[in-house]
Amino acid sequence: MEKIVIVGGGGHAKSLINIIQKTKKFKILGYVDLKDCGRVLGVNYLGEDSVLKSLKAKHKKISAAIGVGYVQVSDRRQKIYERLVAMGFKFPSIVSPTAIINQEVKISEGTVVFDAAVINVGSTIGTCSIINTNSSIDHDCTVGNFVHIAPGAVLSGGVVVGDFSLISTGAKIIQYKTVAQECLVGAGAVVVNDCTIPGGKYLGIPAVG
Ligand code: JB2
Repeated sequence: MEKIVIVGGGGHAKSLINIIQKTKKFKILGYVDLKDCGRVLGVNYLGEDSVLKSLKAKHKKISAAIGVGYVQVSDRRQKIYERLVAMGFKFPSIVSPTAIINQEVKISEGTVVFDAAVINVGSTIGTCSIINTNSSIDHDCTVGNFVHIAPGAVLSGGVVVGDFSLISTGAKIIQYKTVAQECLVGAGAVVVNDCTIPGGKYLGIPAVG
């Protein structure tokens, strides 16, 4: 089984560990965090990020998964990713056995697809994105890198979401609309026009920036 270390030990890490355990594809060696969060679903705390180097030296083929989430636009996950890639860690994509991944879908490294998410035919998901529980990405969407599609969010067909954007819980985006990079689409918002301003906040029904 592929060995893997989890970065982060909070709420997102707990959900991630749960998915990884369900895939039965990985042996989780432990998690690293700035602080000891106790045992998380039976997974032990290994120490701060400084232990990663020796871990990599000991287990040549070890992979990593980013268990640090976010509910605001942030490059925190990218920084962790780049630091670990430089150390030689690999970032497998991880897909819950209860997610539905349809034909001609491409999922890049480090992306995690949570329970009951649906990614429909022809869609592409970038690096280290979070496709969270029960979200729905319809046909031919393009989701960038370090994006978070939060629980219950819905992207209709042909939607484009730029890097680092956060589509919050229960938001909906109608077909063929584009969300620029680093945007926040608020919880429950309904996007019916392109969200064109990078870093913009788009809230409400219909969503306005
Ligand atoms: O650079 C880091 C680092 N930065 C923060 N390295 C390591 N190893 N750990 C780091 N952390 C740790 O991530 C913090 O010390 C903390 O324990 C954890 C973040 O936990 P928290 O529970 O605050 O948030 P989260 O990121 O796990 O989850 C948020 O995002 C998810 C997507 C929550 O809001 C969840 O509810 C949400 N589902």
